[in-house]
Amino acid sequence: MPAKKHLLLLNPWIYDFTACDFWLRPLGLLYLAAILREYTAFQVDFLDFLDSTPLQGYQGFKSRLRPDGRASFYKEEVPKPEIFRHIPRKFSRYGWPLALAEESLKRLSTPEAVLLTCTLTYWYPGVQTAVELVRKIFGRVPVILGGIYASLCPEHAARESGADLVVTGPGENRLLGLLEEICGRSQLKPGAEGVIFPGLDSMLSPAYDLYQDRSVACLLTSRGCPFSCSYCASRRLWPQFEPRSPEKVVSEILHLHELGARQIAFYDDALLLNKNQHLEIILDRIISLNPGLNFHTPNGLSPRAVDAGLAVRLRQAGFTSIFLSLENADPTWLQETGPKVSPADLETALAFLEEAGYRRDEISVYLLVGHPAQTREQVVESLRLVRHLGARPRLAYYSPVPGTLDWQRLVEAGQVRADSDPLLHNKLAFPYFWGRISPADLEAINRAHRAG
Ligand code: B12
Ligand code: SF4
Repeated sequence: MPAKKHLLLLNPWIYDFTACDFWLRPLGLLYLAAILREYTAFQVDFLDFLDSTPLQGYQGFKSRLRPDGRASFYKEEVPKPEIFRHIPRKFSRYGWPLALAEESLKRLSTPEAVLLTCTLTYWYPGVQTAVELVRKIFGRVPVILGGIYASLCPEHAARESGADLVVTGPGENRLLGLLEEICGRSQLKPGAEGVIFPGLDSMLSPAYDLYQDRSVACLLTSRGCPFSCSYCASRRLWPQFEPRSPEKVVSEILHLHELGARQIAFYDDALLLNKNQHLEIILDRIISLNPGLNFHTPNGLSPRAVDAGLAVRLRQAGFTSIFLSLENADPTWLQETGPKVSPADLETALAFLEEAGYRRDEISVYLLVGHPAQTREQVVESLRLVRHLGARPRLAYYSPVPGTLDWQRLVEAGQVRADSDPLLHNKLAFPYFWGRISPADLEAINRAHRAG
């Protein structure tokens, strides 16, 4: 039998001022891996340079793994990009040391193509380094880049990433055709030609078995969001809201459990939308099956949708960390950016969650910091409100995202250029480039946060 041809799927490094493993998994790439294994004859090789498992003990590194599955990354300081030279913070590459990445690539057969993803636009230096390394080891293999950076900054990605091909939007219906073009038809299994995935439920479960340590996983019960908050790109990435069938979601959760998952993070944009026909059904099934899993909602939930019934179900189903999104306590700001919540909604949601058995200080509340229309006083006031309600404020720094209304406004105001380097989208760039919150304001905000 002829040797199998290989494809390499790669999740590159993060280059950033800060990063932590907040249940991060490259979900898009794992979906594509499952499709490739089912519909092609390729041997699928997978490397996640952010997976800390092979690093335990590496040069004394010990990931600080919390009981809930969150962890710290291995990091090495790297020179700060020129554009950030005046920012007094260190810049690092998070994930595998270069030497380990190189050794791991060398152990693989030369692939027919390399498929890369990149979640945040401003993490593109990780893609560039990965492409350089791939070229160094395998020569001129075709490199295909997809994911959120490719989708939101396609011109930049085509020009600067080093990839041969940049794919925008969902990859599931593009992938097999592309591989057919690059590698020929012979690698497609019978029936794979022209196959279309009309939605998430028509796809196979993400290929978590490619990980050695499967204790942490993430999933989607829906794609997209029908709202259009001025700072969010959800609509641009997924123009239609697409809920999955609750039964399929429950099957996926049980499958993840069988694979060894203990901590599961929901990646939905709008997890609580139509909750009576969706999440509550999923939760009721989980409660009756009682698999003993811990669930997490790192993508904040809308407090407005939390009522007594939902709060009890979340508790009984094993939602051990709850993140709610308030963003800002100022009613005018909320009105102008997206009418999805008010401080009164937060108060009510916290009361329901407390009644269901949560301690208030177990509930995290996201507050946005650095939005161009925000002031330091608003943030400090928001911190005060969340504390007054007994919950734990969690600062989420603002990243301006191309394709959003706020981005358009920043461009119109001359604060960014439409073709600015995506590094400027970094969530810690705002005090130095735009907005009403200065570096000194940010320090004061962080002090107020710590003091609480
Ligand atoms: C889940 C999520 C998170 C998770 C972690 C996700 C991760 N793995 O890193 C959490 C909650 C931790 C998180 C945190 C943050 N996030 Co976030 N997050 C998301 C969210 C909701 C979904 C991403 C996702 O996994 N989708 C599901 C998978 C299946 O989709 P996908 O990756 O796009 O893959 C598909 C296609 O892209 C394509 N594809 C993907 N890879 C490839 C490869 C190839 C070769 C091909 C052909 C195709 C392809 O096919 C896939 C299947 O269709 C997006 C919004 C959104 N709707 O996309 C925001 C989003 C990515 N986050 C965003 C932001 C701002 C943040 C934060 C900075 C917020 C903050 N201030 O703290 C932090 C930063 C995190 C950090 N570590 O520093 C922004 C991005 C901003 C930017 N400049 O890029 C987004 C777009 C939301 C927004 N504001 O508009 N986030
Ligand atoms: S911020 Fe949340 S509610 Fe607003 S559009 Fe994005 S996903 Fe939807």
